[in-house]
Amino acid sequence: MAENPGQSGTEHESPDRKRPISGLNQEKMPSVEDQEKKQDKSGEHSPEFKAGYVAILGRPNVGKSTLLNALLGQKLSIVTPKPQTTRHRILGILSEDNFQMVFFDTPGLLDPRYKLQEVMLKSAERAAQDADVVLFMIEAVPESHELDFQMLERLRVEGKPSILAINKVDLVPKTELLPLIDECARRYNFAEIVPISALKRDGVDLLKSLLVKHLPVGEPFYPPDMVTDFPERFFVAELIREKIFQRYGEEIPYSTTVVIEEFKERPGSKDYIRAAIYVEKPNQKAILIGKGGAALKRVGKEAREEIELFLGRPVYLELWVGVKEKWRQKDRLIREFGYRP
Ligand SMILES: Nc1nc2c(ncn2[C@@H]2O[C@H](COP(=O)(O)OP(=O)(O)OP(=O)(O)O)[C@@H](O)[C@H]2O)c(=O)[nH]1
Ligand SMILES: [Mg+2]
Repeated sequence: MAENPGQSGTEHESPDRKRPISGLNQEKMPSVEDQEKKQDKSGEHSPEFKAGYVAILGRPNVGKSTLLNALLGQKLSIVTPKPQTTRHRILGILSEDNFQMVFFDTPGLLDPRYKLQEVMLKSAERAAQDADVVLFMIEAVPESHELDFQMLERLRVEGKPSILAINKVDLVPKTELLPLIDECARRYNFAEIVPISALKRDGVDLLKSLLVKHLPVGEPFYPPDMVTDFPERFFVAELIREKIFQRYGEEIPYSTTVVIEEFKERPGSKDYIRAAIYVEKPNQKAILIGKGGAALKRVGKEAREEIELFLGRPVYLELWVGVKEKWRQKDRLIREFGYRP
């Protein structure tokens, strides 16, 4: 595998940092004792306390990740204007006094054309199967929603309460909404239909209260201050991928994956993070790096700023680019890069 001039980047990783992430910009992660205390407290819930899993599902680009972030009140899932941004089932936890909702943000539903997309679809299907409540999303556009409904029907979730969020209502005149709501109500047995703008947070509180209404009664699954059970390094890789999706056109973003090779806390100094960006072809590597390394440098700067915001502490980020031919077609590499059905 090729590397950038002057950079090593092959040594292997420091122990995985699997601390639960408990909110953005916190100075300090809660200690294990703090977490245990909170868990003890969670034993004192009222008999009406509700807890359950909500899968956010829909075609690519409808705004699922934007909605997850709006519901959580912080950026957990990456968002870009390009379809197929999300590739994993991402867990986000929302805890309030009387409920805990565990969301799965999922990859957009589509007909897979290569192995990575098959894995992405399976991971969305699994989220649907594991969910207590299905939150299906479409866009409030005047075009036909036939494909959305085909995808929904394929998920086979008829037995579960399904809530339809019609997103991006900020883009259409109100008069177009009523006929769309009518059509959706005729087409599928939704428990609720809610027009929202995830971007502007319109209707998000109403949607939240309707989700709570359909959540089963039960004990919380996680301590109340926990936002996800994914490790920090996962989100670091995602933020780098987000910048690549935002910065490059054509097939570059889709051919790219990011691997965190080293993530080291250094007492008295910034955290050291080394990440590999893999593409499928040498010419993609050249584009990614740019003239004199300028393009990669820009990605590095933008990603570092976002990572620092996310972690709430300064980091030193080193990026290098490698080529793994046709990795999106190869089961072994897909698994090695952390994609799971
Ligand atoms: N105008 C408008 N744009 C929105 C709204 N919600 C999301 N978007 C935009 O739609 C684009 C896609 O948003 P995402 O949240 O990444 O969509 P997604 O469904 O997670 O997409 P995939 O991960 O690719 O399946 C981004 O450019 C968002 O800013 C909304 O309510 N109004
Ligand atoms: Mg997404």
